[in-house]
Amino acid sequence: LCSSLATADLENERTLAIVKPDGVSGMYTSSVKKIILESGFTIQRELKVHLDEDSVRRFYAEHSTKSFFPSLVKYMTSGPVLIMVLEKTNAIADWRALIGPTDASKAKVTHPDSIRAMCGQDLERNCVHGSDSLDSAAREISFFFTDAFPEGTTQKHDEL
Ligand code: IDP
Repeated sequence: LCSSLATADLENERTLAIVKPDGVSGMYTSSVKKIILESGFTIQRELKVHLDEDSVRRFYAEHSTKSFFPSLVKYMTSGPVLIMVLEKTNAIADWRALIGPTDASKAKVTHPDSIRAMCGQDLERNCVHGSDSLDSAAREISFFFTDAFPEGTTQKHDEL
């Protein structure tokens, strides 16, 4: 409870977005960025990088015991990704709503207007990532951007 900074009195929140390897190689980067900007987010940081296995293992550590983990590591290291810090009011929940459910094949049926429906394939290759909570947003932003906190509200007490 006390691990997250309250944001009620502060306007903006930040979240981590990733266009995954299938999204970048499928030429979806500009469509995704267009949706981001048209939805009122500002892109605070941007990094195009080809992740190595160690980084992916650490980033997705919570899934390390799952059967799909080796495949997830292979997928996320298969090509470059575009990592972005997005900012706006309610950024974390609003970005999750825009990307849609994890399984892109189901998203095409249940959330046809979502980003994952537009450019994802299935439960694994789902084109984009979004932080799922204030705590994970803080962890994930600091994982890639050590300088991203000064103006943001997505941070934890012990990092203040
Ligand atoms: P999320 O990205 O919607 O938050 P998570 O459950 O955190 O979903 O899973 C992280 C990523 O791992 C997913 O986006 C997807 O690429 C992959 N993934 C999740 N569950 C499965 C699965 O059951 N099989 C294969 N890949 C999966």
